[in-house]
Amino acid sequence: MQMDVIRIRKKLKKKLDEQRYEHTLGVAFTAMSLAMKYDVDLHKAELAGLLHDCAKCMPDERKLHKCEKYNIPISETERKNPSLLHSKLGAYLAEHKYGVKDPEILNAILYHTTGHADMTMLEKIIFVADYIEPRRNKAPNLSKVRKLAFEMMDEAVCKIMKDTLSYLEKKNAVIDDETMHAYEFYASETKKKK
Ligand code: DGI
Ligand code: FE
Ligand code: FE
Repeated sequence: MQMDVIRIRKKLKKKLDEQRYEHTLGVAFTAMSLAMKYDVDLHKAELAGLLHDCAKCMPDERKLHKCEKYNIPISETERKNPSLLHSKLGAYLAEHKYGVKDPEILNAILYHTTGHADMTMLEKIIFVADYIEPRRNKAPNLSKVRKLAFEMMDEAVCKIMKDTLSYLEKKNAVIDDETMHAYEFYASETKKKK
């Protein structure tokens, strides 16, 4: 059975470090605000926001080990960068350890790091809330992106993907195919609208 929000928070407080827990609450509240604006179920936004990083605070070795244990396929990119696995593993734990059965919520967790082409509104909300929540302060253009998120969702998604890709390219990081496809999709989608 699905755990209620209070129990989920209690469990997350144990599983996450203090900063990550605060970030998680920020994402849940930001996701609910965006859900009000875009007519999405508030409860789904809250659950997806709370659980999106539930697998984040463990060493990479443990992420790999758990994925193997639960038969979660690991791509070549994920093997090189196991931190990416926290979204896949997070979706699995949300289902099997927190009792969330709703596939819309599970997909929002699954795609929160890379995004993907043609996302549902709930998926976009979690992807964006993760980046703009009040405790985040590292990304460039944050005040602009925060406003944009409440005005033009696809433009905000595209801007976040673009800035993330340039940050990753600067770092010479391995880029997941899903990240690249998602950006190409939203770049052409937002161009069409202009
Ligand atoms: O878990 P959070 O820190 O809250 O946020 P997140 O799940 O979006 O992960 C953020 C990091 O993931 C950020 O530094 C960008 C990185 N990322 C996103 N797509 C890719 C990626 N890293 C690599 N190496 N490759 C990707 O395709
Ligand atoms: Fe994350
Ligand atoms: Fe996050």
